[in-house]
Amino acid sequence: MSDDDATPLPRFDALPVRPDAPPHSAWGLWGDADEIGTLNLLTPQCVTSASRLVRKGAIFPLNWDLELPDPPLFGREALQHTIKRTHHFVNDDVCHTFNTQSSSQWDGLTHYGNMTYHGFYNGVTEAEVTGDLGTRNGIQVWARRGIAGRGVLLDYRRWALAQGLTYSPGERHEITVDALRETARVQGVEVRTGDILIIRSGWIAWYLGLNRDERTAVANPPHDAVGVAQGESMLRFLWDSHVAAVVGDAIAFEALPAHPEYGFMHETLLALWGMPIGEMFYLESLADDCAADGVYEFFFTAAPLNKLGGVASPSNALAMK
Ligand code: UVW
Repeated sequence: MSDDDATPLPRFDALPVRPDAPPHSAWGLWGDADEIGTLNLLTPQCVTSASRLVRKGAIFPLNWDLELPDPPLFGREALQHTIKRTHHFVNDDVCHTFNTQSSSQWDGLTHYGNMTYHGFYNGVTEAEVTGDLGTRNGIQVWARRGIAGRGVLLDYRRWALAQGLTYSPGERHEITVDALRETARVQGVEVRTGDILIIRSGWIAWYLGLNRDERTAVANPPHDAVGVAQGESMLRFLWDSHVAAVVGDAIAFEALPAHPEYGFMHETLLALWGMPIGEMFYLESLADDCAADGVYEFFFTAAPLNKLGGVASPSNALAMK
């Protein structure tokens, strides 16, 4: 991985930025009123240089079907949609239930606070998350900015299988820092400041091979799954890579259940750093193309829903090569 020594960004060991803020937090790094966290790293220079990665005009939409997984996990609502005929040959959509986290999703900054330090990103309190005008850290702030930059795919699943390392994505399996570094080395790609770091675990490919009864069983707890390993070395790696966002095809990005000692990293990534977490992104076509042409970097864009006070959003993401 490249480390840009010229960057003024603090290293993991230099966190917190504000002495009165929780340990390992970035609160205050982009100002006390900031609501976009590590998306601040998507500078105009990042976006323009990433746009030059579009070389062959291939577009890979990263939204999975809104109806999958079916049934949804974590007790979330399935999308209930009807077509409302308003006039002869004129229709509208009506969504009766729509949980933004039932399929491919961005976890926004009010999805998880930090339970130990009792705060959402930048010290926002539960009372400030109203969903009304003035609400803090809602998804609309990301929506009005947009997400665009260099995407990098680390195809851990393909790397692991090539090593003879077999695992079921439906069981707890930790993706370690060393394995990610080795995947990047084998792929010939480096992770840079401001990247959208995308990790393919094989969860969606595995899920698509399940029958109806098996999918129903997956929807019921416990939700064991592949994901990145919890713990300080992963946190150090993610922060010191200075990525703008992390994305995976697994159900929680991190391994489930959370590590009994290190806990759930959502509480650090979202609440202490303001780092967007993408989950259940559909990576299969992109991964096949990357394996075929050996190019694991691309222009990445996403347009979260412009929903005042939204907690999360469908991914609405594209990778372009
Ligand atoms: C969990 O909270 C376990 O996952 P998600 O980020 O989808 O809510």
